[in-house]
Amino acid sequence: MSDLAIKTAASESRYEITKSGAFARQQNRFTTPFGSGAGELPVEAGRYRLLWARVCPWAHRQIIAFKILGLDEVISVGTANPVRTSQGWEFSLDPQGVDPVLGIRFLSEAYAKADPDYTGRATVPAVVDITTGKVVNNDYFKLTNYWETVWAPFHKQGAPDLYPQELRAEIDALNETLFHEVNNAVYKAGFAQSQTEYEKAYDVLFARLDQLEDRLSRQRYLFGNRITDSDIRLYVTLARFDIAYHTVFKANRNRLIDFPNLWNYAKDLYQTPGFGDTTDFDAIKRGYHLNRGRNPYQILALGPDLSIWNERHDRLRFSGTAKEEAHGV
Ligand SMILES: N[C@@H](CCC(=O)N[C@@H](CS)C(=O)NCC(=O)O)C(=O)O
Repeated sequence: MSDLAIKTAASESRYEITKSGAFARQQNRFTTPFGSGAGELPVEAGRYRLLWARVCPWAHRQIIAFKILGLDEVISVGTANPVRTSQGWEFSLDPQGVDPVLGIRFLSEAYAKADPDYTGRATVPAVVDITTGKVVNNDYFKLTNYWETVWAPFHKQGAPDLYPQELRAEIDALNETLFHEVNNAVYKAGFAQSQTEYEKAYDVLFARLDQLEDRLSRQRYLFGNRITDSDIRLYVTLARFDIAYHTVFKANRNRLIDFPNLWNYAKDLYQTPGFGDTTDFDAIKRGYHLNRGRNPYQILALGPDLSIWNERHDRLRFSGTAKEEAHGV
């Protein structure tokens, strides 16, 4: 946790809140990199289990990368209930309410196995070494980069390069911006405990969305005509925007569907294998809306209309061929 961050007794927040009322996300506890160097986590098929919840954007990124790269064949996946309990993420979707591989009921058990003194929030995504049952990496920011690089020997045939060498510096720079000004900015707006901090986050978020809207008016994806790691990172926030952030987090200057380029870009990705087929809007809605503190009567909003995600997008104007046109319908 950052020096500034305190848990405010007055607000009884379970999140890390600074004195001025800003959300200052906790540090990752398990950050050992994957690789072949001394002390690194060995890259080995069948050894790890990725734990996620369909509601979570940081975890969803990993699943999109798995599908695109074919890593779901070599790393198993465990799915927690999208509605977090007072004891944290629970594997209540599984028979007997226990993860079938790790035999745990709550995610916190795998964190405790790795560090009995861990006092932070037990978060997804978390990678567990099946041989020990311990969490070995929960570095939500870097994980996709490991899947894209050191895990390359296990990529499926024909998998695209989501993190091309020649673009890495630019991708890293954009990812940093996306993190502060989009991915985490929605949380900073939603968790702020002062008007000033909420407004700061809101302004940063919409200023960046305006810039991205402009960038995407000139090219199909963030880096031209190829999907990269950055597109995965932007997509997971956009997919949650109108259904959750716009209402629950008060990120409501306008909706995603009010930005013509961002909206068509989001639909384009949604209709691409790996994106829409891993997006569970019902889980997202439940996970954000059925928070007991915010919604004591547990009323689930009926809207918005989600069928529009399958409507035709206009992005083929940047790279259209007859074949792609047909696919985009
Ligand atoms: N690991 C990061 C980011 C991942 C994250 O925030 N995951 C959320 C779900 S989207 C989570 O697992 N929260 C559990 C909790 O707050 O108890 C963190 O600690 O802030």
